[in-house]
Amino acid sequence: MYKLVGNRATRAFRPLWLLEELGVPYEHVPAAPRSEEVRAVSPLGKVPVLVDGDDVIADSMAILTYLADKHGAFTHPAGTVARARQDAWTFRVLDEVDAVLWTAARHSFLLPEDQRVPAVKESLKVEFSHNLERIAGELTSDCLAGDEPTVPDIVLAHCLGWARNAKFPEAPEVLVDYLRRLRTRPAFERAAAL
Ligand SMILES: N[C@@H](CCC(=O)N[C@@H](CS)C(=O)NCC(=O)O)C(=O)O
Repeated sequence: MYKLVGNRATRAFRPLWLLEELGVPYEHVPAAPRSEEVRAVSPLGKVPVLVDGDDVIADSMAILTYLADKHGAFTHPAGTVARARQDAWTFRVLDEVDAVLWTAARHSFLLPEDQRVPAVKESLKVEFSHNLERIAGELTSDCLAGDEPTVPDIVLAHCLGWARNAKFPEAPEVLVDYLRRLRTRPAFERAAAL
């Protein structure tokens, strides 16, 4: 049985949601980043971490891709153009949304106080809004890579919730509707209640 380490208030929410979508059995260890429980499986101390038998996989994207490919769900098949387009969305969401939020978090509470540059947050908020406007303008179907959700939708939906918690500007209406649709999925609701 899979073991997913990391509490749902972190990027661990992403694989938790996918595991719920897949309907496969798993154990959840809701450990905090850098905790002993995390370091016991991954010296990096970052979450999420997936333990599959004797194998340990770190990084939410590696875990999502592994699970989606292995179970043939939430992804287009590897080696297809549809998959390449899906992957382009994944990397774009990481570059343009996740990285912006992560930099803001680092300068808010993660870096040692003397290394924080609080003023950078205003610039990041502007960049975030600009990037979301462009993404919203390119959303031509219900989800990023077609009408059914795939890996990049898990990442973008997670980031949109993260942005709200971090008091970033509200997303364009198109993405608010997109997030509302994804949040009504029973698997999302189960993961959110963990
Ligand atoms: N790219 C990694 C980032 C993992 C990451 O930085 N996770 C945060 C929690 S969301 C963490 O564990 N931070 C602790 C640290 O940076 O030491 C992923 O997507 O899993």
